[in-house]
Formats: sequence, C-alpha cells, structure tokens
Amino acid sequence: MTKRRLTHQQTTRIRHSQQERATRVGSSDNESRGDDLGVEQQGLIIAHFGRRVDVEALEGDHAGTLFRCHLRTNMETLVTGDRVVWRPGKEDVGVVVASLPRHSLLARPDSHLHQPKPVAANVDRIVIVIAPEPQAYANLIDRYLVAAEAVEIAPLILLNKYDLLDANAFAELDQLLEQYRAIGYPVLRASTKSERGLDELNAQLRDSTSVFVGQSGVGKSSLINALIPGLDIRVGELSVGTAKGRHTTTTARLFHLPSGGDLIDSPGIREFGLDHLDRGQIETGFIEFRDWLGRCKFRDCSHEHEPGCALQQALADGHISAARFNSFIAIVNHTE
Ligand SMILES: Nc1nc2c(ncn2[C@@H]2O[C@H](COP(=O)(O)OP(=O)(O)OP(=O)(O)O)[C@@H](O)[C@H]2O)c(=O)[nH]1
Ligand SMILES: [Mg+2]
Ligand SMILES: [Zn+2]
Repeated sequence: MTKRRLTHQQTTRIRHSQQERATRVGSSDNESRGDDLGVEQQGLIIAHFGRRVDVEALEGDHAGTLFRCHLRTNMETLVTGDRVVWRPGKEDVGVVVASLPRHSLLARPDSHLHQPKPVAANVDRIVIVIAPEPQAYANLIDRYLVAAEAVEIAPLILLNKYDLLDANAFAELDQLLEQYRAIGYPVLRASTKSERGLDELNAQLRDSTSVFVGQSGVGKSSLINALIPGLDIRVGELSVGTAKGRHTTTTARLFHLPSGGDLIDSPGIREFGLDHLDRGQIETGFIEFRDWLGRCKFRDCSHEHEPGCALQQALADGHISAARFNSFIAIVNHTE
C-alpha cells in the first residue's frame, strides 16, 4: 500500500482543525455533530499498536477506564504518554480526534527508518536500567546519557539485580557508578529479588512520569511489577548460554504508581545509535565537558590531536575521566 502524501497546505489545514478541536474540548457543540460518537474529552495514551491505541479516560464517569481507539485519518503518530482529545464510539471502540501539545518526546534510533522512532511523550525522567547480567556493553550508559541530554529529559542511573553481585564485581561496578554520581547524575541500586532499594526508587519516581530504558533482560518490567503491588506484566528469563534478554516487552506501556507518578515500561534495545545527533549535541551530551567547550585553540577542534585543546588539558588535569573521554571519541567516530 502506498502512503498518501499530503501537501504542505493540507498538513497545515489538518493541524489547524486539530488545534481547534483541542481548544474546544468540553464545549457544548459536541453533541450537535450528527454522528454516533460520544462527547469530546481528554485522554491519555497508555499504549499504542500501530494505528490503534489504548486511551485512558481522564474525565467524566469513566475516568480511569481504558478504551481501545482508532486514530482519525491523517493524524500524526501518537505514542505512550501523549495527551489527546477522543470520542467514545459504539462497542467501546473510540476515535482519537486530536493530539495535545507535548512537553517532551523520547525517540530511539531505528536502523530501518531515517528518523528516530518516537517511544514516549511527556516524560520527565529517563531511568537507565543496567544490571550485572546481561552486562552493559562499553559506552552504553554514556550513549543513553547523551540521548537524554539531547532531548533535555533528566536521567537517573539504576543498577538492578544487586543481589547477583559478589564482593569483587560489586567494587568494580560501584566505582563505575561513583563516576556518574561525581558528575552530577543520580544513581540508585536495587534488586527485585531482595527488594533492596525499592523504597528509595519509589520515592524518586513519585509525582512525575518516568520511562524505563535499557537492554533486554536487565529487569525493567520486573522493577515495575515490584513497584506496583498486584501488577503482573510479563517478564522473561535470560537465554541460557548467552545470558541475553529475550525481548519480552514489545510495546511501551504506561502504569500508575499507587503513591503518585507514572512509569512507562519500554522494550529493551539491542544497540543505541546516536547517528541522528550532530557533533555539538554529542559534545554537550557529556555534561562535564561543557565547562571547556569553546575554549580550544581551533574552533573546529576534534579534541583528538590538536595543540591547545582545552578538553585534552582537562583530561590531563583529571577534570574529565579517561573512560568518558574515550566514550566521546568512540561515539563521534561511530566506533564501539
Ligand atoms: N537475580 C535477579 N534477577 C532479576 C532481578 N530483576 C529481574 N530479574 C530477572 O531478569 C530477567 C529479565 O527480567 P525482565 O523484567 O523481563 O527484563 P526486561 O528489562 O523487562 O526485558 P525486556 O522486556 O526483554 O526488555 C527475569 O528472569 C527476571 O526474573 C533482580 O533484581 N535480581
Ligand atoms: Mg520488559
Ligand atoms: Zn579540543
């Protein structure tokens, strides 16, 4: 099937009428539209499956109830966390008629698309989950941090499966995490098995919307189950032999924390490319580099071999860690 292309004028017109609808929510002319659909009202996208979405009603008698909805033709893609205007329909299938403005959007690179694929909207925090197994590949945390900084969503680094650490592994990982704490990132340790660290995590997540990201199998869904009593979303054993996750979660889904705040579970990723970012975004994505950026002798300094490089100097003086600097070089040179 070929996708119908819209002219600029059409797109503008559609956007216009969506905006107009968005501002008309709750007004009295809803009833006089001569179709079988119910009153326009606000909703929250809990999950999306292509052109179908699960919408939670936010107002009226059904507030809190989920409705399966279709998207009105020509609507832009919606993602979990989007706020929308929708109308109930027959047999509990509704229609989303407009999307409301987003304050943030998390997208992940997709090797099949030129554009990054949107994952979740209106997110306040990205919880980067890592674990002793599957072990994070080198630079993965830095890649996530750069991506989070680029979309200006605050990250939190969470080491899960704390129960699996022996004294040696513990010391090594602790040192790594201390580096991140030193440059200003919040770091938490937790275990869904021993339930360690869950109260602290719960307290951090209260009253905001957080998305859990990380490799398949690190325990994102298990953590969400542990934080929400009675919830039983699917989790998957690691593959025997490779100790890799099995990509159990396949679509982003939003859950409400009993003590306030929303959590979005997301599918694990195999790799995290940053090809969609330019060099400047990657440089500022390393937050501790910011003090030195723009101070190199050459304006287009690659920070690799030029004389008078302020970043190299900061590295020599111990203001920047070698690990982070090497991550930066690997990312700008597209190497692992
Ligand atoms: N030892 C230990 N195992 C855990 C812990 N948390 C989760 N697991 C196990 O790790 C495996 C993967 O957990 P999931 O919650 O499915 O991982 P996920 O990150 O959601 O994975 P995807 O949905 O594939 O991205 C399961 O076998 C869990 O029982 C923990 O704190 N300690
Ligand atoms: Mg999962
Ligand atoms: Zn330089």
